Amino acid sequence: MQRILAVIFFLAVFLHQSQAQCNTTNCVGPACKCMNTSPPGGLSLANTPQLVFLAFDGAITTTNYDNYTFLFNNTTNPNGCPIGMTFFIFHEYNDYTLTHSLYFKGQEISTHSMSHLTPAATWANKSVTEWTDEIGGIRDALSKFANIPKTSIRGARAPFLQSSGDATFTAMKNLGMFYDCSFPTTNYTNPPVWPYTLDQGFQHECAIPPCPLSKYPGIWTVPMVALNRNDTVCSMADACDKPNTFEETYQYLMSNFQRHYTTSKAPFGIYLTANAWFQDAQYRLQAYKKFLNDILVNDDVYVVPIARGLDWMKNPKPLAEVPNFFNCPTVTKTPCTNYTCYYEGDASPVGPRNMKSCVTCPDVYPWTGNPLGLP
Ligand SMILES: *[C@@H]1O[C@H](CO)[C@@H](O)[C@H](O)[C@H]1NC(C)=O
Ligand SMILES: *[C@@H]1O[C@H](CO)[C@@H](O)[C@H](O)[C@H]1NC(C)=O
Ligand SMILES: *[C@@H]1O[C@H](CO)[C@@H](O)[C@H](O)[C@H]1NC(C)=O
Ligand SMILES: *[C@@H]1O[C@H](CO)[C@@H](O)[C@H](O)[C@H]1NC(C)=O
Ligand SMILES: *[C@@H]1O[C@H](CO)[C@@H](O)[C@H](O)[C@H]1NC(C)=O
Ligand SMILES: *[C@@H]1O[C@H](CO)[C@@H](O)[C@H](O)[C@H]1NC(C)=O
Ligand SMILES: *[C@@H]1O[C@H](CO)[C@@H](O)[C@H](O)[C@H]1NC(C)=O
Ligand SMILES: CC(=O)N[C@H]1CO[C@H](CO)[C@@H](O)[C@@H]1O
Repeated sequence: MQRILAVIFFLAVFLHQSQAQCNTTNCVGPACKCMNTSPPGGLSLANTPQLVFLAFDGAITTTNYDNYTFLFNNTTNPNGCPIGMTFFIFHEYNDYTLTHSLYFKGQEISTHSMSHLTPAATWANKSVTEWTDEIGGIRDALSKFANIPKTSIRGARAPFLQSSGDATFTAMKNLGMFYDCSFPTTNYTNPPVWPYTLDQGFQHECAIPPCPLSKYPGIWTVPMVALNRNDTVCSMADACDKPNTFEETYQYLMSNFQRHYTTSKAPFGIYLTANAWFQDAQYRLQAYKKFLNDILVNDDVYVVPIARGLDWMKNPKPLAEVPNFFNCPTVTKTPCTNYTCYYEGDASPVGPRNMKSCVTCPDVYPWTGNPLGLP
């Protein structure tokens, strides 16, 4: 018992020290940022845009695609450009032709994993190689089969928000990933903390251990600032009690937004598994859209993909220059032919599967270790 207490004491001291290590002497902005409630670049709140990160997890399918496009269709930022959302995608059942179409509508394509297998706990103990195969694998598959630039895929979210700490971040570093968005915080929600770099290590509470202990200069983490819903809190918006009416949905999103907007202006994230929320109740979708239209009446509110928001944090332009900074994305369209690929059990490690691809069907069903489906 004493030994356990000693270990706990040591860990407490250690964690406390690793937090205290980050200050503006050893972490010079804007390339490096400590975890705090201050906007980057010393900007005043009045000169800071309120960024909003809308992210969705899982496969893009014909079921959720229309709901996603409904949310961003005809919804623009104050500078007249389309709003952008972020999609953390896993491979199984993902429609790569619809993924292509989201990308060319200005949305961000990010990685979740190749396999996304249960149980969640297995993701706590994977090696650097396994994480490289999962994150790098889905990035390769997305780039190839959705025919989008590999360099545009910059973010990662661990399956079930369960990382292996340093192994995950080492894989991200080796793969040149830009940011992670897997680590909840309930301690630092009022005022909410801003995203920060891991130059001086992981700094908020470790809600889902293990968390990284080493330093990863230049890699950002976007703390998943918990939402309040009545007396409960949740980092995935669908993990709190589901709102049961249009009005409750709207109030839930708006009251949490206001906590950010009226305090630190740290980016407001809504992290959602779309099917869990929208399929059984279209009023939630309608309320979400009304919420977006209402916040976008403010000329300092910008709904942007996470990677673009972090690009701004690295180059924090004052509000007057923000419309130009978040100018409309110009992307050179790549072709996408609509192929439907079929795999029998002997050509797929997970049983018979279909796959929609922009390019010629791979020989076997892509999977962890063979993300391009080579023979
Ligand atoms: C910042 O960190 C440096 C180096 O660890 C330390 O010497 C200094 O006292 C710290 N400054 C503050 C304000 O904490
Ligand atoms: C949302 O998705 C569901 C299921 O595909 C569909 O029935 C519904 O019409 C969609 N709603 C909108 C507004 O696109
Ligand atoms: C996009 O918006 C227009 C006009 O508001 C509407 O007519 C159209 O049906 C919308 N499309 C989708 C996919 O929601
Ligand atoms: C691909 O083809 C299917 C079946 O012909 C069609 O339902 C679907 O809308 C097409 N997808 C795209 C992105 O064109
Ligand atoms: C991870 O592996 C270690 C030993 O390799 C084991 O003691 C621990 O229980 C495992 N943790 C999980 C969550 O599987
Ligand atoms: C988070 O909050 C809990 C409960 O108040 C506290 O025990 C813990 O020390 C905090 N952790 C950090 C890293 O601030
Ligand atoms: C949450 O609060 C709203 C009003 O603030 C109330 O209408 C609703 O019944 C509450 N839900 C629960 C589960 O307590
Ligand atoms: C009123 C308006 O701006 N309508 C546009 C909505 O978006 C579609 C494309 O998704 C345009 O074709 C409409 O002109």
